[in-house]
Amino acid sequence: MSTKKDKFSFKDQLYMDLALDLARAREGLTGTNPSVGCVIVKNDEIISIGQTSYNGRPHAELNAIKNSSDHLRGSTMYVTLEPCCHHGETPPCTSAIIKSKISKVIYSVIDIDKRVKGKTFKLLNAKKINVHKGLLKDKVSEFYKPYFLNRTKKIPFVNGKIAVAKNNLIYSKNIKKITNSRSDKFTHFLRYKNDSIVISYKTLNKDNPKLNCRLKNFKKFSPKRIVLDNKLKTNIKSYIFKTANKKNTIIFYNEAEKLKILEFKKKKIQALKSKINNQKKFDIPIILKKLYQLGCRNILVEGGNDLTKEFLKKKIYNNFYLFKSPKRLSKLKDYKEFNGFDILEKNYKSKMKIKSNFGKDTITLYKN
Ligand code: AOF
Ligand code: ZN
Repeated sequence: MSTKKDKFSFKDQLYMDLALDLARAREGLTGTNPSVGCVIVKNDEIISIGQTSYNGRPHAELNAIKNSSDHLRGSTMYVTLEPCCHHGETPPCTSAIIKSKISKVIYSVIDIDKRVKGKTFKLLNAKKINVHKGLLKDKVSEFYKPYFLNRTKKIPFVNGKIAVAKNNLIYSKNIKKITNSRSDKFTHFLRYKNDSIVISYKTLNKDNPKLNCRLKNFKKFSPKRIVLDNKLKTNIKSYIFKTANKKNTIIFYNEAEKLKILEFKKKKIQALKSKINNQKKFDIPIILKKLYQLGCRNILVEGGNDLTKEFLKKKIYNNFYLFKSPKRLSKLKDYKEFNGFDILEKNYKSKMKIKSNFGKDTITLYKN
């Protein structure tokens, strides 16, 4: 019996899988545009590949068309997302596809952008290009979950992380490290994959963190720093304040003296006034909407105990990474403990261990 899926061969699947790998590799680095992967095949040979450019433009298809080592007449394009057919900040990919004489286009999922949604299929068909959609749809849709959330809710996709010791401490005076260097690499990978990082002024003042990506040669992909600081108590001697400029730092506050606000503005930090609720806490959905308007699409929240619990309680995290070390930390001096395990287990039913070589540390991913 033939099924709808039969229209795709095993090789088709391999090519689309490769396109997805290309999209994954650029995830988090394409600004406000989704990361798309593209593979062009002719006579069973890959003649070109393309990815959405850093910061989003030019698009993957155009990059693949331009990169081709051969004429495109008679070739097949595999692309993870429905190619665009609108004039946005760049011309439509469909025009480049038509001009290139590509014979067949296979895309996986429909673009939910209203300017594109479903229109490309008809447009390319009318130009006698053989078009198919739906190849590896489930796998590719899973990959585009953050993009779909971005576009439907107009908020960033929210990743969270916390690192706890065996006795659940997240801070102990004079101890710099809880997790091992392999887990730390994963933290830096998360910083690389998210365009912004959120912390509270409390964590900032206690840890004086750098919040950058320290994977070799990847520092330039460090996330934008977002600080939640109700009364502008961020220490002006901190690393974040000292290295702030108008592009890399945003501080949300609610009430602060004019002079204090000026001090932040002088440094060109975007200091944005935002509402608080009757428990004197920021209204997080408002902050998320604002961050989306400012171009944030994937954020990593590296909260302390309070901020993390607040996000867990309201199920704001889409993904939450719990790092656990087998070390016990001392309670003899100043220390901080994480006590949000009950809310975590209650609100996040889906969890899995991330399998990698993290030594004796474990990392568990909780999904909403
Ligand atoms: C593609 N290939 O690689 C990406 C697409 O303003 P523009 O011209 O850059 O258009 C942005 C829209 O294009 C974006 O909202 C999304 O619908 C689509 N992204 N499309 O054909 C790509 N990144
Ligand atoms: Zn395009």
